[in-house]
Amino acid sequence: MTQPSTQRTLVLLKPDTVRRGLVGEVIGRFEAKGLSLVAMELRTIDAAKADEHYAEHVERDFYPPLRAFVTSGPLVAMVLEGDEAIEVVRALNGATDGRKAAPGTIRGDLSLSNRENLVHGSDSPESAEREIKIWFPGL
Ligand code: RTP
Ligand code: MG
Repeated sequence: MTQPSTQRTLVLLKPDTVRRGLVGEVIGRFEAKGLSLVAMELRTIDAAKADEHYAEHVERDFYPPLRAFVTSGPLVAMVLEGDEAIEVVRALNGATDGRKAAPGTIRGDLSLSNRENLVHGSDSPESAEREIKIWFPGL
């Protein structure tokens, strides 16, 4: 039976993960934790898609370079499922700034940047629902 705390979350392996050949390493960490893949696709997005995904950030100073980065090459979009998956993925990802993220986390072990920080994870159940609809409307 599916537990009431089972959640789905939208995860992106940003273009730096693909460029650096870390897709297997990062997916391996999610799988090793016990999260299940529900959907996954390699995709290159345009500016409109980036703006839709990052709607909360489009007016921020840091957004133009972020948009350039996330549209700069293929990324891997996926939906992961598991107990408390939203919070669990955020904990595995680590703090936004790879220079400050704790060792043991994906960003803490593998990123030295506040922008090119390898991964995205939905930050709440509302965000997860919105983002899964954007990336995988058929789910
Ligand atoms: P994400 O949404 O990608 O999971 O990351 P997050 O919640 O940890 O961070 P958020 O505040 O939502 O920021 C989204 C992404 O924007 C880039 N960023 N650049 N000051 C900056 O230059 C800056 N701040 C954030 C990062 O790629 C961050 O993941
Ligand atoms: Mg965020």
